Amino acid sequence: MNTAALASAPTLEALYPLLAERSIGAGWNKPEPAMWPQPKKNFVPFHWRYADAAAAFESASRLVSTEQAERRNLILVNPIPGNIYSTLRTIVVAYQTILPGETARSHRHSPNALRLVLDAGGGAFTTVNAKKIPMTEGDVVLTPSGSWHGHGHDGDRPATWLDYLDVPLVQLLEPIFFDSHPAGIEKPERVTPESPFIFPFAKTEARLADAPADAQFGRQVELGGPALRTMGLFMMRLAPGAQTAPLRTTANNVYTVVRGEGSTTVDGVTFRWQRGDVIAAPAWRSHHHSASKDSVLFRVTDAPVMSALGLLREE
Ligand code: GTQ
Ligand code: FE2
Repeated sequence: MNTAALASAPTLEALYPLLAERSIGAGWNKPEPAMWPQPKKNFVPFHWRYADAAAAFESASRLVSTEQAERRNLILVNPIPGNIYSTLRTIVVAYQTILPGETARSHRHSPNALRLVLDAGGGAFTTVNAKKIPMTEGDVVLTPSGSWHGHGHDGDRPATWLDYLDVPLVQLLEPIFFDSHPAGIEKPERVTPESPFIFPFAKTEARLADAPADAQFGRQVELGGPALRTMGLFMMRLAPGAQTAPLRTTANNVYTVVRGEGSTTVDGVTFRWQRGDVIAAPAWRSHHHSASKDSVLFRVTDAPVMSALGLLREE
């Protein structure tokens, strides 16, 4: 294209359209600033109730099978304009239910995933890389990037858990890969109640009982170190009447109520929670928790990502 006109623009107003034709922007005339003093409030604090998900699953279990839907899941979509999927910038959370006798086909994907079991009367399992892992309440099960996984249920009442995935982060970075298992459902080679991919709740509880009380987090233990490259997992135990110190961090945090009752205040908004509820605390929103009963909160955080990139700031 002719550069003479570009070189001889009589005014800035004449220069801008010539630049725009070439997909160049004048850095001193940006439509919006590229930086700001501190993180924007893009995602909002929000509270999802297990009671709503459980009721919706009564319909969904009637209306959709795992044959039709590879996963019968309900996605916790942060209610901000334009968002159709993410719970927070880097993390998506979903409730999932499977009925006795059902199977959810095996697949693998580049995003990391983990589950926290909410209700399982025995018999529910996940198969990870051909190892059958039983799922019981409070257990956390990992399916790291690239591992084959599918779910099944040999018990007699519906099983429900929460899924946490780093899909929004991997979408942002681009390297999404997904494969369906050639066999449809991966055949388990053996049952593995003990595996680096499972954190049984009984073990977590024993560790919590021994953990020192801390003003910031109550009694807190980490599952893994970190459990996944992109997501850190913590269990926090709050005594009745306990209140944690406010936390403001560049990391995104999602809290799930494993047990108890209480409230979480995120950037001035207070949510009263019960077992199975999920609270989203977006980056740089100060938040703290209060327990009215003996409570356990599960914290999923993208702090390992921030830390790896030198972007973690906490106060
Ligand atoms: O169970 O494999 O909620 O791949 C979203 C994507 C669950 C799963 C979700 C998934 C899964
Ligand atoms: Fe998956």
